[in-house]
Amino acid sequence: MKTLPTVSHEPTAPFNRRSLLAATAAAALTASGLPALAQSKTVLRISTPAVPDDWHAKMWTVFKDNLEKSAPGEFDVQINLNASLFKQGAEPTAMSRGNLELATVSAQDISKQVPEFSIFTAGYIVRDPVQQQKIFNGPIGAEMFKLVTEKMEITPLATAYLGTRQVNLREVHKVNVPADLKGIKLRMPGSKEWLFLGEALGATPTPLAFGEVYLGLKSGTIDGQDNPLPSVKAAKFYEVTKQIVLTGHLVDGIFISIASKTFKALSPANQQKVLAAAQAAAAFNNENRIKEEAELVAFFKKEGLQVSTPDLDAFHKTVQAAYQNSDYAKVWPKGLLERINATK
Ligand code: KDO
Repeated sequence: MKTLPTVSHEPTAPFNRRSLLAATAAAALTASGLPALAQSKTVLRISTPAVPDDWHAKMWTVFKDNLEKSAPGEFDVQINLNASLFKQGAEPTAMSRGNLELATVSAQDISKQVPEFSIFTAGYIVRDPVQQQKIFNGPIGAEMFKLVTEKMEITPLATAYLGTRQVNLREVHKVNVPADLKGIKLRMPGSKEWLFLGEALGATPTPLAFGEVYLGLKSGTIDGQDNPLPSVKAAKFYEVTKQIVLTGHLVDGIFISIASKTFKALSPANQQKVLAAAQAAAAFNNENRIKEEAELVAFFKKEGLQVSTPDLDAFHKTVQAAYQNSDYAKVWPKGLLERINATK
C-alpha cells in the first residue's frame, strides 16, 4: 500500500489552471474587494453510494484531512454520500462531462467502456486483498489503468478493497451448490456485468440500486443480495435477512479515480498531494475493512443469522466455467489470467 501506483499519468497541462484562476481571482479582488483566496480553491466534488458507517465512506474524510494538511487552503473537498449527488454507476459519465471530480469506480463500471477490464468482474479470479493490491499496484494495474485513462477520461489513483462478496438471504435455505440458488431473486447492482455474476452463481439476478436494497429485503421484493460483510453490517442488511452463505465469490475492488481534466489542471506538486491523499484513504479503508471482515461472522451469528459455508469447489467450477464460456472472456488480453494467477 505504501508504494505509489504504477499507473502512468499523462503529462500535466501546458498551463496551470489553478494559477490562471488565482490570477483571475486577484484581478477580481481589485474590482470587487472579495478575498482572492476563497475564489482560487480547487473544488473537488466526491459522489459515492456508500453509507456513512462504511469504511469506504469514512475514507473520504481521510482524503480530505490529508489534503488539508498537505495543501492547506488549496482545495475545497465536498463529500456526498448515499448517492446523494449522482446515482450509483453514473459517476464515470459525470466525471467525463466535468460535473464531478472524484468517485470510486467499480470494475463493472469500467468494463462498459474498457471491456478488457471485465476480467476483474469475474468470480473467483482474484484470491485475496493482498493479491489484489499486488495486481493493481504492479505492472498489470499500470497496463489496465492506462486503458482506463485513455478511454474514460478518468485517472485511477488508488485501489480500495471493498471486501469479499457473500450471499445474504432473507430466509434460510439449504445452499450447498449453485443449483440450490435456482429461482432465488438475488439483487445485483443494475448493470449487465453485475447481473451476469448473479446468473453465474445460479440465482435469478434482479437489478436494484444499493440504496433500495434494505427496503427490498424488508418487503420481500427480493430474496437476497450479495455484498461484502462490512457493507452488510454498515447498511444494516442483517436486520432484514436470516442467512449468510460464505460463497466468497468476488474479491471486490473499487478504484478511487479523478476526472483526468481536473487532474491535468493541477500543478505537479498538487497532483502528487492528491495521489498521496487517495492512497492514504485507500490504506485506511483497506486496513479497517480487512480487520472488521475477519470479525463479522461472530457478529452476525450473535445477531441470530445462520452463517453457512457451501461447497466452494462446486461454486468455483460453475462460476469460472460460466465466465470462460462467455463473451467477456473473449476480450480478456492474452495471458492476463495466467499473469494474475502468477501474482503472489
Ligand atoms: C453494491 O451495490 O452492491 C455495491 O457493493 C457495488 C459496489 O461497486 C459499490 O458501488 C458499492 O455497492 C457502494 O459503494 C455501496 O457500498
